[in-house]
Order: sequence, then structure tokens, then C-alpha cells
Amino acid sequence: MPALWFETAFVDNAWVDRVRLEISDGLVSAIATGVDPAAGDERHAIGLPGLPNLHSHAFQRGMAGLAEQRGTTGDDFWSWRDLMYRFLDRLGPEDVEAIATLAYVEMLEAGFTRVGEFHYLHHDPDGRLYADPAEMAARVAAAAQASGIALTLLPVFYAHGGFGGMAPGAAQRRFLNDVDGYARLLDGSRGAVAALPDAVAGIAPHSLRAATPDELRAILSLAGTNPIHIHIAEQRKEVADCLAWSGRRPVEWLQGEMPVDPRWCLVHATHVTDRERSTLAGSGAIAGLCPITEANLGDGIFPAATYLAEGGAFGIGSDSNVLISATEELRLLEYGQRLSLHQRCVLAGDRPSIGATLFAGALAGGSRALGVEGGIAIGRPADLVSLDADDPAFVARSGDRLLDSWIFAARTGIDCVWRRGTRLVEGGRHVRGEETRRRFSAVLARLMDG
Ligand code: NGQ
Ligand code: ZN
Repeated sequence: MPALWFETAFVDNAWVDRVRLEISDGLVSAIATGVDPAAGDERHAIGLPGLPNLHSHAFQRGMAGLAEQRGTTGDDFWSWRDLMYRFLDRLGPEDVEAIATLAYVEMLEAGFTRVGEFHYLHHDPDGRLYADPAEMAARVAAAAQASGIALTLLPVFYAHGGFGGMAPGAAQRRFLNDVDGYARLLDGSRGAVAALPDAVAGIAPHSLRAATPDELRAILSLAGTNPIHIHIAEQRKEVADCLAWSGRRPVEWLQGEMPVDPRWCLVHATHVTDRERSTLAGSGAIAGLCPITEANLGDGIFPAATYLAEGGAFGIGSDSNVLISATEELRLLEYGQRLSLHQRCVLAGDRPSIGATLFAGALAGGSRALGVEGGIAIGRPADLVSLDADDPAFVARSGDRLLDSWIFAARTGIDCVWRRGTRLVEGGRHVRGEETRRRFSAVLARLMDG
């Protein structure tokens, strides 16, 4: 594998110039700075580590843009969910694989090199187990393999339709398992990702709506040291229902009843009190923020400014995949704060650069949430991004201003993306993008026809 040489690169959260990375077996094996390229080195201008995408429902990419027409009774998160349930009703294993492959190809083109797939579409359209209970998990793994993205698979436990063990609705039949069934699914899922290089399998109770306290405790015992993800406080109705059930808010309940520690990722901790927010920041758990989806679904705005000031860890996720863009997730995270606080340049930490603060934060928090160490370092996978130095957004920029300009001012800005040292994206396009798009189009044409 040829060594990669960058005029400048973001290594260990700092910019270093004239950097040469040697790669062997997919891992960075040597880093030299302030050196000339050797003959045969591949030369690039601006290097970054790939970003983790900590929360995806890949199949939802297939309905992107189809839920943007107002219904007769008004529209909200719950009516969107009904539409989404109707969309997934028709999906078979082949469909899920084709849609997920497209989503993962687009993630790589956006600079994401690992995805956390919060995977809950387990059963056949009648709600029965497939011959292999982990059939759908295997399709997700196949999509990761075909695209080349690193996978943290989060098989979802889903048993109920509301707080306190309410019966699930018919539309949820494809998601359901009891604790024993989930243990088998988890085994099968671990098997499904075993052949993928550097894959991780965590666990994911869907939400406090879908799992009772006893079930939560039972499946937590299966986690070991692996990541634990849960949807927590996305909608105000969810908070109200949780209060009615338990007298406590969702984040408050979780913090009181479960060992919330750095293994945990609280996805959409949108609606939190000051106390819940500070306790979360101190716990080492990661706030899983999905700004594009949270805007699209009308969820609300997470108090990121105070949370970051308290040292809280966060990462970003593309969730519904209505649009897949790492820069737009980070930009919208900052813009939500500007719009609600009537200020500029809000999410700065030790360094004044918003771009560098957001990038470094999402890299560290997202990596931990997905059970890996991120960033360019010896012994870690060579998961890398190069920016397109010809993009006017980068003209006469250096250091942290490159990240500010990428996130706030570039249209896409990406040239190449590597996974384990293999170049998967060139000139902004995935090397297998064309065939992936063709297959996706055929699946969508059939689904929309039926
Ligand atoms: C999901 N998505 O599981 O796909 C959820 C909607 C729910 C988001 N929360 C369903 N964005 O939460 O019940
Ligand atoms: Zn979600």
C-alpha cells in the first residue's frame, strides 16, 4: 500500500504540515511530520480523520423526501412515524440491503467512515422470524461490506408500544422480541458482523416506550463493555407520557434507575432540565445529536451550549437519513444554538474555532459511542478524508480555518475518502457509487409502483 502524504493534516486534534502516513494491514503504522514525500507516495493537500456517524436507520433513506407534504390533520413526529411504518411494511431483505448500501455509500462520500446502525426491522412482513433470525442484520452487514464503511451494529430490543409495557401496535410487528428472542438475535448479529474488519456489536433498547425496566435490566446484562444506545427524550409528548407513567422525566428516570456511564449513548436527549443536562455531562455518556433529523421531525433544540461548557460528550448521527451530510449536521448544530440564543459563534471551547471544536468533539464522542478510538494515530485504522483543495472555500485558508470553511462555507468540499487505507471515494464519488445507485433505483421503482 503506498504511503499517503498531506501538505497539512488534522492529527491528534492539531494541524501538522508535510505529513507522511505509512499504512500496513489497514492500520496507520508510522507518522512522520515535516517531511518530503517519497517517490511513489500518493500526495494530497488537506487530510482529516473520518468522522463517526453514531445513529442511522439506513432503510429510511428510501423514503427521503416523501414525507414533506402536509396531511389533512396537520403533521408532526407521530404522523411522520405512521408514514415511515407504512414504508417499511413493504421492505424485504434485498430491499433493505440495496437501500442501506446506498445510504452507506453516501455516508462515505460525506466523510463518515463508521456508522452506528440502530437496527430494528428484524422480522418478515407478517412479523414472523426469518429462517435466520438475524437475516436483516446480515443484510445490514452486507451493505457495510459492499460500501466499505465500518459498522457498529446496534440490534434493537423492542417489545412494547408505550411506557409501562403497553401492547405494541400492529405496525410494530416486525420489530418485536422478548428477552430470550433478543439474546438469540444478538448472537446472530454478532455472527453476522464477525467477518467484517473492525466491526463492533452493541445493544440498543429502542426507548423507554419499548422496553420495561425489567427487560432493560435483562438486556443490559448482555452488553459487556460494548456500546448501549437508546432513544430517550425526543418529543415533548414522550416526556409527558414518561412523567404520567413514572413521575419522572425520561433522562431523569434513566439516570436514577440505570448505570448511565461512558458506554451509553443517549440519542435525542433533546428535552432535558438543567439538572438532567449537568448529570448527563458529568456521566461520561454521549449525547447522540441528529440535528438534520431533529429539525425535520420538529423535535426541538438540545441545550448544546451549556452542555459543552459543562464538558459533556457528544456525537452526530444522520438518523432518518433524509439528507446525509456531516458538515450540515455540524453546521445545523451550531445554527440551532445561534437561532435560539441570538448570538454568533456559540459552540467554542478551548479553541475559538467553531469548526474545529465541533469536528474534534464529534470525532471523540462519536468514536466512543461506537466502541472504537477515532482519529489519526499509530495502530488505528487508516480511515481518512481529503478535502478538495480546488474548492474556492479553501483558498488561502490554513489550520482551524479549514474546518470552519469546510463546515460553514463549502458545498461538499470532499475529494477522497479511505477506509483501512483503501481509497473508496475519489473526486467526491464512491468507486462503486454507480452500481449502488442503479440497484437502489430499481428497488425504489418497484416499491413506489406497488
Ligand atoms: C425510529 N426515529 O425508531 O426510527 C424513530 C421513530 C420512534 C426517530 N426517533 C420511531 N427519529 O421513536 O418510536
Ligand atoms: Zn433513531
